[in-house]
Amino acid sequence: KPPSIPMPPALPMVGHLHQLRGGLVSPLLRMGRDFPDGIFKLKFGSRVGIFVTDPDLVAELSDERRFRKMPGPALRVVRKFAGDGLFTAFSDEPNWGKAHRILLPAFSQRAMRGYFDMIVEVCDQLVEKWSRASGADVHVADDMTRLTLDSIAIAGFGHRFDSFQREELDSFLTALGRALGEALSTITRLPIQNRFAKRAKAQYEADIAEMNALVDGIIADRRRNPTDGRDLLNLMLTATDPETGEQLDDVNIRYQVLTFLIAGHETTSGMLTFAFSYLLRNPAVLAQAYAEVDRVLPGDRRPDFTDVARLEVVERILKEALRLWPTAPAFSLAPFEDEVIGGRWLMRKDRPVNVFVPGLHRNPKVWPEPEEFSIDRWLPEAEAARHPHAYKPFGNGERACIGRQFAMVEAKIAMAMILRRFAISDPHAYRLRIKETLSIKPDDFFMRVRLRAPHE
Ligand code: MNH
Repeated sequence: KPPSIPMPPALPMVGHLHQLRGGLVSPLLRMGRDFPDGIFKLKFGSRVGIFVTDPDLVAELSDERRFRKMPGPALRVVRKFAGDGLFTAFSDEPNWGKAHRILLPAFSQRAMRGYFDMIVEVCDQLVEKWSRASGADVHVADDMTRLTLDSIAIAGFGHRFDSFQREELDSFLTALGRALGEALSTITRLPIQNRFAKRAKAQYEADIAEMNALVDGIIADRRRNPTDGRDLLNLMLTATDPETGEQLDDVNIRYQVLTFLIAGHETTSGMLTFAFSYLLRNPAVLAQAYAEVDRVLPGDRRPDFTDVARLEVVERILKEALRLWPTAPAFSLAPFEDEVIGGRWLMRKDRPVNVFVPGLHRNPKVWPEPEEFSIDRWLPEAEAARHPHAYKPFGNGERACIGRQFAMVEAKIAMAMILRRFAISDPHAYRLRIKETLSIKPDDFFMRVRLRAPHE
């Protein structure tokens, strides 16, 4: 008989919920340290969540003949507004395969080249805004959110948020932040508390309505003013699935547009924000980044797509930031049939188990000095020698992130364009605090930016 999965001491009724106030990631990191086997479980009231942080166990969960993505309780709440869109679909829902096949061409290398100038244009707007603010403190997460939201919207849908023209963040973001927060709260509240959270529920409905209104406007706009590029929206509206010969239906298109507006900006902005917070605490790395950026993008030369591949230090900075704080911190899988992993842990058919990515990314079995920010881990020799399942910031297999190249291209060029213009500093000695919605970001992080002098 397989042993039961270890668990920290729990209270009756609430289980571990009382330890999960204000977010899961920090408490899970802390509690996970007591379980050297790299697997533990927690009780969310009566519901049990299993978390895995051992790379050998993750290797087994990554075997797509035995396991596939299985949206857990939080994603099931998100399905209320993202439906069977790519991110929240169950793997056996026909719309997953259909949309995957139809939309994959929008993420080819060629497609990325096509988006590049639009991304640079948005980065220019950020640089301009910060130039006007030279010497002041900027709210990093908010401006990174403006940048990533504007670029996915313009590249994917031809929609202009023009976020840098406005003081306030778009109301779409307020609605989204609350809706994701509500999804997280639903799993960290007791069923009885959920039943009394009437006001939260009403707000949730209103937020979903607001997001849908924006999406419907974007779709109607394109239908009125057709374009001929092959961006995401045109593929959704016109392409047929090579396998079934079918198109996406209107309800699914709405889910996909919303999915891309969310998935396409939230995690990338978090990655950039974490990365800047680490640069400020690691002056030697910052100096390396300045040297690279000044070499690759001298003076005012307009970046072109081939520059992206040459930003090798910047890429390592982003990878290391995603190691310590993977901004999509968990994903879940379930076996097709009952399975035993690690020779002893029973995984039940169709029951989700979570890969807890921050725990995996700090597992001392594969990461020496796991808490240290070190971009040398990403030198080719070090990377080649590492356990193949020790790093999963973009998930796994066919359900892995479809937008990862988009994210990396955008983040690399944004960081490079910022560093070539600005000296950055941290007069308030920022201490990292995590803000969780379902993704994670540094909370309340301000950075001082000053235009660089000609030879600085
Ligand atoms: Mn993304 C899936 C992380 C940027 C669109 N993304 C995933 C998954 C992870 C992830 C992890 C798998 C989740 C799961 O197994 O449940 N994504 C990221 C991170 C970044 C990111 C850390 C940035 C950094 N993602 C982007 C961008 C886009 C995007 C940018 C769009 C342009 N991601 C998606 C979509 C999926 C996804 C769509 C769902 C893919 C599928 O299941 O078919």
